[in-house]
Amino acid sequence: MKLAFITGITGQDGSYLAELLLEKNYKIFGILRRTSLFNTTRIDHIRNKLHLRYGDLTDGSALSNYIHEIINNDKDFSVLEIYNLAAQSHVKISFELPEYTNDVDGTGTLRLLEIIRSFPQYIQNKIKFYQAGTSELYGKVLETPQNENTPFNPVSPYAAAKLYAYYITKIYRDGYGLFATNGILFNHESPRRGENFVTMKIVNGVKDIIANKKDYIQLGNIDSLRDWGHAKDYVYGMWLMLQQEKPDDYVLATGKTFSVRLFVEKAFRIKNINITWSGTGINEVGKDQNGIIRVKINPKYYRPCEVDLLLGDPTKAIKKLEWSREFDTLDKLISDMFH
Ligand code: NAP
Ligand code: G4F
Repeated sequence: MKLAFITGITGQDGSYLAELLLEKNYKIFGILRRTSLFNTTRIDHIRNKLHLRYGDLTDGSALSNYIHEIINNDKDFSVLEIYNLAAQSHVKISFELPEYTNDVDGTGTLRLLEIIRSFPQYIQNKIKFYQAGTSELYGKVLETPQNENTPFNPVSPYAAAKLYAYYITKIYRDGYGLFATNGILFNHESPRRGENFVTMKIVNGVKDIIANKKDYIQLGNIDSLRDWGHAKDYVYGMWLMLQQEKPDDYVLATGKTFSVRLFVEKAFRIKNINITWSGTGINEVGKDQNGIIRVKINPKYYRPCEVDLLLGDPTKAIKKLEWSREFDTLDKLISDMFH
């Protein structure tokens, strides 16, 4: 029996990964964060096929008890794949919650690695660990495009916490021989993307404007450049990383980069609205073909430090993992996000 334990199963990636692993007949375990309203909308359609219980990356003993129980109840399992996807994943919010972000995204990873290390060698040999690393590690980039050998230069509490998680994963791989892999994933989106990430905010904004629920969208820096792919393709890449004989680190990216501004134009164009820009800085606006303002700049969405450009080089993943993408253009991604 193949087992999988997914932290962050209620998130964008966790929900797609759970679907993929169900197709592959894994028995899937996951943790739910206690929230005052239910947070399972992304997995409600498959919930009866999953084994879920409350857990939190800040609570090491609860995680430990759960993972020990999983292994004790299925002693003849062939492999346990642990996907650590849980995180306070919003870069701007990490400036407001730096300690919490560090506890969850950084120390949370260490907690899981220590739990794996607590098992006897013959059990450790059957455990594979995936750490959700990020292109934010490159920060103010030191070379372009970015690949597995590009130096990191993080510029947010989120990226600093993920930097710790990246290195502690590598250290436990090199030092203790754990099968521990870092995915360094560039931005990936989908119809399940959280509402306060820029792509979903734009798509929802366009929908609301069409429905006459609002007049315009307010954004921060529209000149930053991102390498955007589709989450479905990226969770497939995560799974491939854990099917290798040896653990390693891999970049998943599209190899193309576009500005937030272009994303705005494309999202409106799908609904036959042509945006033209006028003004500069915080006075810049985007108007539709009737001269009505549809986009405004609000400095409240600026970050203390901005990552201006991300452009990934996924050559290693394509060659070694034979990773390929179904959503191979930005237009396909945006149109899927409207569904
Ligand atoms: P997401 O939609 O924000 O999902 C994050 C998940 O983590 C949710 O299930 C969330 O639970 C859970 N979580 C948050 N705090 C937790 C805690 N203290 N304990 C346990 N669970 C907690 O993120 P995503 O886009 O799926 O990304 C998945 C992972 O990949 C994250 O680690 C992210 O940092 C990383 N990553 C994402 C991208 C990207 O572009 N999407 C790129 C590179 C790396 P709730 O549902 O209760 O909030
Ligand atoms: O959509 P974003 O918030 O994503 P960001 O910061 O690139 O982070 C995402 O991708 C990372 C991988 O590179 C992940 F690790 C991370 O977990 C997350 O999934 O912002 C994208 C860009 C930024 O430059 C931001 O300044 O859009 C700009 N932006 C402009 N206006 C905005 C807004 N971002 C948000 N969230 N909201 C705005 O109104």
